[in-house]
Amino acid sequence: MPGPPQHVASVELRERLRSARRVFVLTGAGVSAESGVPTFRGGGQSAVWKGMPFEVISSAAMVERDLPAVWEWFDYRRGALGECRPNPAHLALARWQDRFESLTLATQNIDGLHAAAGSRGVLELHGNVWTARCLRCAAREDLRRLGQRERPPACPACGDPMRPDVVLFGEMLPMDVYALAAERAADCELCFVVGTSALVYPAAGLPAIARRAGAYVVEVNPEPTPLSGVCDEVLQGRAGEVMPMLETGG
Ligand code: BV8
Repeated sequence: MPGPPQHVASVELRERLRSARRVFVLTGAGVSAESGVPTFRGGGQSAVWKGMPFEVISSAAMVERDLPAVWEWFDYRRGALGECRPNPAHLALARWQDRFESLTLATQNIDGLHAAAGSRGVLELHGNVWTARCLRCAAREDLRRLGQRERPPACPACGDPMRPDVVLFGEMLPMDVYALAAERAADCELCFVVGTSALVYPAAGLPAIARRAGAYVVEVNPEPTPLSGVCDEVLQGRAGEVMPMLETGG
């Protein structure tokens, strides 16, 4: 059981930060909150768009039912992201690539801010809002390069309609990406869970894989979550404050 939530890393965590070689980090919308990206469940309300809870508009069924509406929703999300920049949490995690022998960063976020901060090989468990994928031939295109305005955009390779390359509720995660994340979680010595409500599976199950493998699991979140009780340590605070503090030995 973790001690009382606190802001400052324990002596144990500071020691583990010094000695760890393989580190696994899972992030959620909270790591982008200080960049101005709205979270899904912050403040108790679930994001609602045009009267639909986001689990409905961001669902596999909607792609079948109303692809233009799904595009409108994700065009809106991309618009809201327009001015958002990586915050100190993203930047600290990017620096951790050179701090540990092996750092695996798996994110549930689709905003691309970890890569923008310099993180390489980010495991995007739920896809990326800046990419479109062809419904027929699965060709992927960066929407910032594609430039097409019509919705749905036509695939440059085969001409068929494209969809946002995002994993929606009821859809499988990219199995190669998830399998690698699960493998790294099972092999890490130190696991950080940063800014996630830990409600959406299978991503939310990754910290339990790390714990079962004997890793020391640390949660960084201003609020308690269903994971808090099974973490070794809870750092109750905002990612943009806590993550940089962990660089100077906590
Ligand atoms: C799957 C992309 C298997 C879209 C997302 C019925 C049918 C099918 C599946 C299910 C079903 N019922 C349940 C399921 C499983 C479902 C699921 O888990 N549902 C939950 C809601 C119960 N999962 C799925 O559907 C997954 N696929 O199971 O496939 C399958 C498939 C078919 C057939 C058989 C089996 C797919 C899940 C992926 C869905 N896509 N996103 C989009 O973005 O619109 S999920 C969405 O929620 C986000 O992407 C995010 O990844 C996820 C979790 O949210 P969080 O990131 O945690 O954000 P949240 O706002 O919730 O919390 C923010 C946290 O940050 C809070 O704790 C807050 O305190 C904290 N915070 C705030 N500020 C800060 C901070 N922390 C630090 N610093 C701060 N400053």
